[in-house]
Amino acid sequence: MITRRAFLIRWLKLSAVFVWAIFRKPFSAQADQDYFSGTDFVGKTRIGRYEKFYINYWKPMRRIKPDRWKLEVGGLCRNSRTFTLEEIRSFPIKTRASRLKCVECWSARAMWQGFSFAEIEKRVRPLPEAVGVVFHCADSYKEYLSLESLRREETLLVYSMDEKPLTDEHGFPLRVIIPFKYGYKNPKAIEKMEFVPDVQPGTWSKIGPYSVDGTILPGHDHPLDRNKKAHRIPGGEILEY
Ligand SMILES: Nc1nc2c(c(=O)[nH]1)N[C@H]1C(S)=C(S)[C@@H](COP(=O)(O)O)O[C@H]1N2
Ligand SMILES: [Mo]
Repeated sequence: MITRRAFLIRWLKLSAVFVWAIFRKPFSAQADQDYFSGTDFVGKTRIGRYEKFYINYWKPMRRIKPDRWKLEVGGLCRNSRTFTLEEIRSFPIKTRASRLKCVECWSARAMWQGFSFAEIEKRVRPLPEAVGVVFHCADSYKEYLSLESLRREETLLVYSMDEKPLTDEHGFPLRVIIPFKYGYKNPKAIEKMEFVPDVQPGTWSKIGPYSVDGTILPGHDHPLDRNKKAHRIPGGEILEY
């Protein structure tokens, strides 16, 4: 015969399972693969292994084939030319750890490796009229950076992240890391650099209410590698954590 005590325990166990079933995450949020994995495309994702470093692409983009890619450099310079992946990898290597801060609250830190803008400048020799560079990306994203901001030592042209080649998601084969500006000023999947005579608004500052300059303002940050706990930030590059 079932005792009153045993019945109560059984009932408690059943209710616990019931409560768990209601409050666990739905299947979609549990998925550990993003929509684009295994496809010929990359796009915005925040799930699975990208939980700790979100992926932003303003629209889905076909993955870049390494053997087809060349960096085109032109506009206001004396020697317009192209560079292969092999050539840019042979430039003197610069390594720097820095935090990428998206204007939409989150941030994440990584070790970046690449080269400085000076390597490009000395090979193409910009004309005196040039004040900045427009980066044209494979997803037709465009972003402008001034020569002054590109020449800062914190700024790198990057082909490797955390000691591995950049993934398609993080901007293979080449991206800018400029840690004192918001993420949207860090163009990924670069195909072309164009020296230009005036400041130009980039894709993101046209879409949203964001400044053309994109320097990080004092405010709050929710770092993904620190459980999204709110941190105060003083503006400029985040050096505190
Ligand atoms: N080509 C390209 N680069 C881009 C973007 C984009 O949509 N397309 N988004 C920017 C934004 S808003 C951010 S926050 C960072 C995010 O970099 P991640 O995807 O490596 O985290 O990429 C920047 N570079
Ligand atoms: Mo962003």
